[in-house]
Amino acid sequence: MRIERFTKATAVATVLALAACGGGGNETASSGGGSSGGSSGVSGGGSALVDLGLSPQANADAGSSYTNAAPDIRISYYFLPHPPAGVGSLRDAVAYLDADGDGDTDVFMATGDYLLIGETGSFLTFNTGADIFAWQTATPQAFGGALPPAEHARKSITADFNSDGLADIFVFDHGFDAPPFPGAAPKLILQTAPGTFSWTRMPDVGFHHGGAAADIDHDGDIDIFVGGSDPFFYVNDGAAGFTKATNRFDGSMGKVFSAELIDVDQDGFVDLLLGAHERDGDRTAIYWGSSTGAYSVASRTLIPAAAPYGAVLDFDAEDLDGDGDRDLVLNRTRDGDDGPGLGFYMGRTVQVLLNSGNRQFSDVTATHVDKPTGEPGFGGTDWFPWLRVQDIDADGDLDLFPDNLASGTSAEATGLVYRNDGSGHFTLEWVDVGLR
Ligand SMILES: [Ca+2]
Ligand SMILES: [Ca+2]
Ligand SMILES: [Ca+2]
Ligand SMILES: [Ca+2]
Repeated sequence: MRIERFTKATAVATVLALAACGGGGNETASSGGGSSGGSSGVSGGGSALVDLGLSPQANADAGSSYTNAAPDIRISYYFLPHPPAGVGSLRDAVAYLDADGDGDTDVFMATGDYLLIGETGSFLTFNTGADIFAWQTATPQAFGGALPPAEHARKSITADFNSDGLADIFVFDHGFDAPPFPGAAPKLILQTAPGTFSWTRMPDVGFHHGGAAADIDHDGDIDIFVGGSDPFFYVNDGAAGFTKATNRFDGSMGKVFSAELIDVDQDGFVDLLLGAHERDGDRTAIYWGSSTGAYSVASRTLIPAAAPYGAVLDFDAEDLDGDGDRDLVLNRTRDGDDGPGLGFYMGRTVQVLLNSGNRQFSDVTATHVDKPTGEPGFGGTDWFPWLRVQDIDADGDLDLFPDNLASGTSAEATGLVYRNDGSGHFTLEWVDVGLR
């Protein structure tokens, strides 16, 4: 199978601001990009929020699922070795981790099938050392003899949830993807010793489409945001015992299909980036972390809508233009049906916003990002589950590229790279790497 190898992104330096913004500021909208001025689609009110009186952290992103989602390899999901039977066909919920303690990057995939009633097995593929991946017959034993189940897994994340130094996995599974959307349970998969895992279903069933993990309450363990029709936090007790909490964010957030936890403004408090379907009135926004340890609509920055690509699939926040602050990249697809070939979850765009300070961002997509007119197959239906922001050409700046090296069903995603010129201008290049 084909693999690309490169160095991990270097995180921008963390700068601590002495004065923590504890919320209460007016909502600010970033400029440009044709933000729709319609109703917010969110309702007021919400549960009483905690005020934990936190101090800023030197590195609020330490151990977060976002930090762990920049592996040193890029692979084809579809060419991964997997068990001969029993696993599903879905390939969105990928996780990268050292799953056997040998220091290289292994790949976990939670699966399921589209419109499946029931569950399939997930799989774990081991890097044998030279970036050659192999299914190992011992893998079911790695999971105690039973592969972690999935109905329609949408996102897997890695973090050390039980604070033992080994990477664990959490799977967001939204279940059957049609009315009445009965939902599914998230799966917690703990690496109890190198190469040995134990998994459990979490008790809260729902349409869990996305989420992220970071230490939101500064007590040294990694907490989880669970996005869906009814989002909530799992607050960690330090040993991967989780308590469902709804008092850590404002109830006006509405539904959430995509989420990341990143300290975007580098003030020592991790921020919550949320998106769903803009066509339905869902606002794409950054909810600013603060000393309270809670997130509120009263302290958020809106990200301009990007119709017709109103379904936000993925967020990244890295320094794209080399000025030391974190800029934004959003991976999007269509959030409604605009006709034949232009349907729901068809096509894609990459939205880029540069940080202009004071929690404001300028949408430079129109001027800084190549239009994909020269891309073979453009106008087709592909969308990227995940976009990565790393220096793929080793020239010192951060480039944009789909995580998957090939879609398996189309050549569109194959070898696609938005190459940075160092100033945050991206040139689209399509490299035929021969995967079909
Ligand atoms: Ca915590
Ligand atoms: Ca922050
Ligand atoms: Ca920047
Ligand atoms: Ca580069």
